[in-house]
This record gives sequence, C-alpha cells and structure tokens, in this order.
Amino acid sequence: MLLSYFHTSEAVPPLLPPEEDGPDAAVVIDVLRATTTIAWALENGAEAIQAFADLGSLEDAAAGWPAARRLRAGERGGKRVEGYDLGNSPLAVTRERVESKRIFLSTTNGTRSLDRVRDVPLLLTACLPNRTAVARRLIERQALRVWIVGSGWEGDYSLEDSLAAGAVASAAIEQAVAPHMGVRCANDEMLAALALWQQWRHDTETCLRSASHGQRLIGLGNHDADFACCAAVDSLEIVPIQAEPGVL
Ligand code: 3SL
Repeated sequence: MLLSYFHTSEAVPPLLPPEEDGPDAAVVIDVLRATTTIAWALENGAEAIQAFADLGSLEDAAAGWPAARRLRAGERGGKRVEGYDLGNSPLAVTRERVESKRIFLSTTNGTRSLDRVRDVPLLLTACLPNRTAVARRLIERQALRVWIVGSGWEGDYSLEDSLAAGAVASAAIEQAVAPHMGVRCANDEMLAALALWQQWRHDTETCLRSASHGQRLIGLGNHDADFACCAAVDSLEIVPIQAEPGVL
C-alpha cells in the first residue's frame, strides 16, 4: 500500500483514474471536528450523513427529505449555523437525537474536503477514535494507492489533521503483517505526519489544544468535552464509507 498525505484539501491534485496512477482509496480527515462528528453520528445510529460543500445545496436536498427523518447540521467559523438543528459537535449527535435520521451536514472545511475526492472509488473518513479501524478496512479492501486528505483550515495546514494522518499510517503499518502487504509512504508530507504522530501519540489532547484551530475553538468558549472526545484514540470501530457521492 502506497500512502500519500495532502495536508489540505486544496493541495489535492486533479483526480486521475486508478489505472493511470490515481488513488483507489481516499481517507478524509477533519479531527476538529467534522470527521469525529460523522463517526459518532453513525455510531449512534444516524441513517446516513449527506455532506455538502455549501449551505444552499444542503438546504435544497434537505427540503426533499421527510422533516421527521432529517436533521440539518451546519458549522461556519466554528459556530452552529443559525436556525440549524445541530452544529458540528460530536457530543451533540447522541443516539436520542440522531437515531434513524439522515444528517444533512456542511462544515467550513471537512465537507469541502469530502467533496473534493468524492469520485475516488473507495472513500472513507477517519479521526483519532477510529484510526485503527480505518487502517484495517484499507487493508481488508486491499487498497494499493491511498490518498489521506487533511482538511486544514481554509487552505492552511492543520496540525491535528496531520497528527491523525500519521495515526492512520502508523496503524496501517502495524496491521499490515502479511509479507505481500507492505505499507510505504509516497511523499514527504506522509513521513512528516508519521513523525508528528510519534511525537504526540501519548498526549493527543494537548496537541489538539495547541493547534491553531484548537485555539480558535477555545476562544469561542468551553470545548473541553469536544477535545476529550476528538482526542480519544481507538475508541470507535465504526468506519464511515461513501455509499453514493456525498453520502456516508
Ligand atoms: O472546518 C470544519 O469542517 C469544522 O470541523 C470546524 S469546527 O471544528 O466545527 O469548528
């Protein structure tokens, strides 16, 4: 398996089909907090997550879904979009709130990243809680050329997404025990993400809090429980997989 890391969705190159050396799998990461929220919502029984790069498309799609079976979740600049049922906190997607509901979700960066790679044949989302489960699934599906995409913040690098990219890669290296299943890093960004993971693996929450988006969330108010949830390595087995474009 050949792993490349792109540290913002803007850095993702134009998509090539797998037979022309394009990826056969992509893993989108937005640790704070979209992909952590997606994992928890599905863990808690949401029927599906439908992700949108913009709010207008979200509202059009949600309007065509029965009101009793939908939730609109929106975040911009770290805050819940006014009038929406949910923002983007993994703590808000409780079983009581989301079970059997389709969540129509748009966030500042995470859902834009998803949109960017929606045509990759196998599209997963990862966060620190499910990083080993995601690595295992890539190996089971025999993914050969994998792009890991850190969502960043409006085109800028993000520390926490790079940490999680290293966490997924490290788990893939540990899990790929069969001799034919070697895992290799295809770019320097991936090697740097692995080094970051080695540095912070025993104190992920401090890393998240130190990151610029962590500081942004702290500036917006108390997010202690969000940090604890997003930093909890290997606490989930669920692997969100795109079933149809934009729907996990
Ligand atoms: O940028 C995003 O997509 C969000 O995850 C940001 S926030 O953590 O909800 O503020």
